[in-house]
Amino acid sequence: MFKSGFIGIIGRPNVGKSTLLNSLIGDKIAITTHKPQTTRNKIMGIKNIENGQLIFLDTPGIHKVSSPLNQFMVATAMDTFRNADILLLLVEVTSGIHRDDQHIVNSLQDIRLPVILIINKIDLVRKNIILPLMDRFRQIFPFTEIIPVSALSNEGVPILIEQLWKLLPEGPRYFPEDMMTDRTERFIASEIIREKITLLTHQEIPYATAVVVETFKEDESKNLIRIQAAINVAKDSQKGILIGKKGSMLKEIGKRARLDMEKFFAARIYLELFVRVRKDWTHDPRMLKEFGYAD
Ligand SMILES: Nc1nc2c(ncn2[C@@H]2O[C@H](COP(=O)(O)OP(=O)(O)OP(=O)(O)O)[C@@H](O)[C@H]2O)c(=O)[nH]1
Ligand SMILES: [Mg+2]
Repeated sequence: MFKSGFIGIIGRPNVGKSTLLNSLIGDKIAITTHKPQTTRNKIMGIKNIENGQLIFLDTPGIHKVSSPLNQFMVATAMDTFRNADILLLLVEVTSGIHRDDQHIVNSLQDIRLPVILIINKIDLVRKNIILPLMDRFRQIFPFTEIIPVSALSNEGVPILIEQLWKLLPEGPRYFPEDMMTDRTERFIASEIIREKITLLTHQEIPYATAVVVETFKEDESKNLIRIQAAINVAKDSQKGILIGKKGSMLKEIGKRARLDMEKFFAARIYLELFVRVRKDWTHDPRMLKEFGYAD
C-alpha cells in the first residue's frame, strides 16, 4: 500500500524543528542556529520511502508576537494546524514542560489531527529522566504517540518515520521523486547567507536582517554559479556592523556562505554581497512582502 501526507513540525523557537527536518530528509535544506526565531517561512521537505511519500513542513517557532515580522512568522506556523494530516509537536528534553510548550498545547485543544509529541535533544541528558517527562506530557494532552529523539544524532528518527507511515492515509505520490523541497535555489542561497549572519553577529542584527538573492546564474560548462545578494538591514548603524572593519565581517559571512553553497549546489560559487539600509523594514508591510514575509 502506498501512503502519503503532510506532516507539520511545530514548537516554540529553538527546540530543533529545522534540525529535525534536515535529519528526516537526510540533507540540509533548512538553516539552523543556536538563536531563537531562526526560521521565518514554512519550508517543505519531501521524504520518499519505498511505500510512501512523507511531506514535512518546517515552521517558525511559535512565540509571543512583538512586530509585524513576528506576526507573520507565528501565523505561518499556526497555518499548518489546518493544512497538515499529522502534527509533530517538538519540545526539548532539557526544559521540562516549558510555559510556552503549555501555551501551544492549549491551542491544540480543538485539533482533530493526530498530534505526536517529539521530545528532542535526548543526547544531552541521562536516559532515566526521559520516561518521567513523557508521563508528565501525557497528563496534559492525549498525544497519539510520544517519541524521544535526537535530531542532531539521528537517534529515534527512523522509528519516527515508521510510526508516521503507520498513521498516514493511503495516498498518491504528490511530488516527483527527485524533488526534495518546494523552496527555490535562490531561497536556499539567501537562507544560507542569513544563517551565517545570525551566527556571526549579535544582539538585534540577526532579527533586523533580510537577504534577497538578486542574481542566480548558472554556467554549466564551468560548473559555476554566480550569485549576487543584498543584505537588507533596518538602520545605518547595522550596516556598519555587517560590513565590519575594512569589510572584514562581510568577507567572513561571504566566505562561510560560499563554502556551504558549494556543498549544497555541488558547484563552484562566485558570491557577491551588498548591504542596504531599508529603514524599519520589519514594520513596513510593503517591504515585508518584498522580502517574502507576507502571504
Ligand atoms: N544537542 C542537541 N542539539 C540540538 C538537537 N536538535 C537541535 N539542536 C540544536 O538546537 C539549536 C536550535 O536548532 P534549530 O533546528 O535551529 O531549532 P528550531 O526549532 O528550528 O528554531 P527556530 O527556527 O528558531 O524556531 C541548534 O543549535 C541545534 O544545533 C539535538 O537533538 N541535540
Ligand atoms: Mg527553525
